[in-house]
Amino acid sequence: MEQIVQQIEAYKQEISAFEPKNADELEQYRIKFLGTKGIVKAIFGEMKQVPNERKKEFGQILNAFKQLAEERYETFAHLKDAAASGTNDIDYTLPAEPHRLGTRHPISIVRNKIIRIFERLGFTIAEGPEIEDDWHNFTALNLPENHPARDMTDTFYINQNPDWLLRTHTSSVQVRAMENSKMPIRIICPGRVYRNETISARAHCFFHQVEGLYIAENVSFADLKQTLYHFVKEMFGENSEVRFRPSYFPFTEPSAEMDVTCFICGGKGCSVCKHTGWVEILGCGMVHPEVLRNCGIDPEKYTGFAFGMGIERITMLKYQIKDLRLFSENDQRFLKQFETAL
Ligand code: 2NL
Repeated sequence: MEQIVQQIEAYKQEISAFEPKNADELEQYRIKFLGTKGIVKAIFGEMKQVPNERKKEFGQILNAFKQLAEERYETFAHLKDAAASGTNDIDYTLPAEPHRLGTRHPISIVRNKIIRIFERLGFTIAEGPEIEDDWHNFTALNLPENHPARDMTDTFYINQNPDWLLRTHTSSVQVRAMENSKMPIRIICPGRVYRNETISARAHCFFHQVEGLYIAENVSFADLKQTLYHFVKEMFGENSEVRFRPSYFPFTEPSAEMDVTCFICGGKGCSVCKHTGWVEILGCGMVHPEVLRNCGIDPEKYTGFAFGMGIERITMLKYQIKDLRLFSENDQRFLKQFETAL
């Protein structure tokens, strides 16, 4: 019996030192010690050989040994679970966990829709700096020195240099294009612009614009009208109609503002169109000869049209949003209502 007890002590040391690295090693251990032909069972079999007066003592030794062997096994049982879930426990036919998609900002939805329509007509997108100089934002565009749009109250100037400012329209991008591009020019300029306004439901110190420019030989006001007719039908539907009203911009001559049939009431009259049946959506005109000349283009040879629209304004009309501030506050309750970004 002393021999068996010694043997058990040796096994106990082996068990205590056992550190399986994987499920296979753990299984080897189980078979060796705890299996039906394993060591624990075999040693229990030795009980027969033990004289009756020592059976109690030997039984206690055996039970402690068995408990140790089982506990060691349980300590590493997680290896078995990990191996199982890494292999045959996963049902690969189940649908994947869905990724929650964000929603597109309404300004981006409307801007992208506008851009796509003009792209199909052969316009390309042009971008430029938001910090501009006086020439590209004002002077080249035929804005006289004392024009109210250049007033300190409307424009953000940069302290370091009185010639620098935050662009008040994306026309500055078009000026750069005219200075640098070969004819003909057919571009669309989306972007953020800045005005020094007190923030309210109807005014903000920044907003977004899309401007368009087409310059080539023999471009006429009829081309401008056809292009904008097409845009309106695509943007607001086949049944939309347009009307032009004479207007004034320093950089176009003649100039006009364009209204479309109210797309909320279809022209019958509602609160969105203030019961007129029409909503104003953009300003446009033939590029002023002085602007062409400023940009190194011969107005005797080339003519062109330009137009500009505020994205916020169209977005507010389309979704009946009553407060401009919602666009820049990042309130999820507002943003989540728009279409998923795909
Ligand atoms: C509006 C009106 C307009 C233009 C923008 C333009 C640009 C160049 C030359 C001539 Cl480089 N014109 N742009 C012309 C007419 C109107 O915008 O109400 N925008 C929100």
